[in-house]
Amino acid sequence: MDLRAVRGDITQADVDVIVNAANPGLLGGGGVDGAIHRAAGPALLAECRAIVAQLPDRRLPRGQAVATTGGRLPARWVVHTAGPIWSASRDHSAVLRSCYSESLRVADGLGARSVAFPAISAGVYGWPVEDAARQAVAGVRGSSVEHVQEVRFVLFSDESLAAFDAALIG
Ligand code: AR6
Repeated sequence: MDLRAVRGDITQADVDVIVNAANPGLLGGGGVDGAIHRAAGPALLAECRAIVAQLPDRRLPRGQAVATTGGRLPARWVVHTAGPIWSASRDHSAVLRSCYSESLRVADGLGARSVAFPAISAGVYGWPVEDAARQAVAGVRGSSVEHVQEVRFVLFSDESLAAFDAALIG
């Protein structure tokens, strides 16, 4: 797998799959989740509603992932995952790594060759971006895939890009 980090808006990424930093309710929100739903159009919310209706307790456990089509996005599919909320007293880093590995597993199952990730949990969920980047790279490198050839981290700020560049080197 070729891993790289770029600065940009993930809704514009020309890849097979973009990953959404969603929440367990799967019905949209702010941040990158809101941007993806706005750009994809109402079909995405309808698909998410149908998926969540089938899940136990109508929620997606944090660290797991599900797929919808991409609606009006350039990407063919969106894989939705719910990251952990940062806690200084409890280590949820395995859940954050799982967001990456489970999303890649789902994307690979769809036959995707290219996958774009945002910095999951590093916004509203408060995860310090340097560590979020380290967990992201570890989660991707710990995955074995059949079809995925390119993983692109699409970061919204220079600070996030620098953190992911450092994690890719380290
Ligand atoms: N493209 C790429 N990255 C983006 C974009 C974009 N268009 N927009 C924001 N980011 P966040 P979380 C960055 O808060 O921390 C939502 O309400 C952003 O700068 O979107 O996992 C959900 O519904 C940050 O670096 O996700 C959940 O309730 C990163 O994406 C909750 O927020 C993640 O920030 C999830 O929180």
